[in-house]
Amino acid sequence: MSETASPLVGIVMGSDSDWPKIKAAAAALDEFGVPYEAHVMSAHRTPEQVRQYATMAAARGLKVLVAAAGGAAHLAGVIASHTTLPVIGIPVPTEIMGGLDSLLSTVQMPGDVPVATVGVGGGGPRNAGLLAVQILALGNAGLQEKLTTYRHRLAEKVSTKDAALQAALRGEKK
Ligand code: RP5
Repeated sequence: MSETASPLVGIVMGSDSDWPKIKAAAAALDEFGVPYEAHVMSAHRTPEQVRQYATMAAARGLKVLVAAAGGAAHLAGVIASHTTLPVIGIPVPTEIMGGLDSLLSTVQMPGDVPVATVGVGGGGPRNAGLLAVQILALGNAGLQEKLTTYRHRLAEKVSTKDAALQAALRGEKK
């Protein structure tokens, strides 16, 4: 975890039970060397702590906030209501509706208070981390360069996979 330098990204989650499902967000930040902090706090169980954290976040030097919650997932929205920092919401998968409950309660913000919501499960948490990197890269040429290299490598991987598929198809036709 990049917890030694001053954190630029604050990851908050409604419960410690969310961490295994969203830690890919932190892994993406590690991949790009972005310092972050991660905390458990709940819009419902610790509302005052959430208010204080969001209110103080910008003054503490944080630039982007990532908020993950499941079910009645109000954490990202409440955080966004207390700060003008960009807030990325991660809807956490649930057993009841596969996370549709989390998705709708995170994404359906009223106009005026945006939360940039990523997908439920799958690549969602990783995308939250990558989106935070992209936001930070707007003012950081080094990060921008890393992102460009990352995208080139992605494209190369897909080309390699396509070449393998074409070779396999040629083999099948023989
Ligand atoms: C939400 O309730 C949390 O974000 C978590 O996804 C869900 C269940 O929390 P626990 O009961 O596991 O603490 O607030």
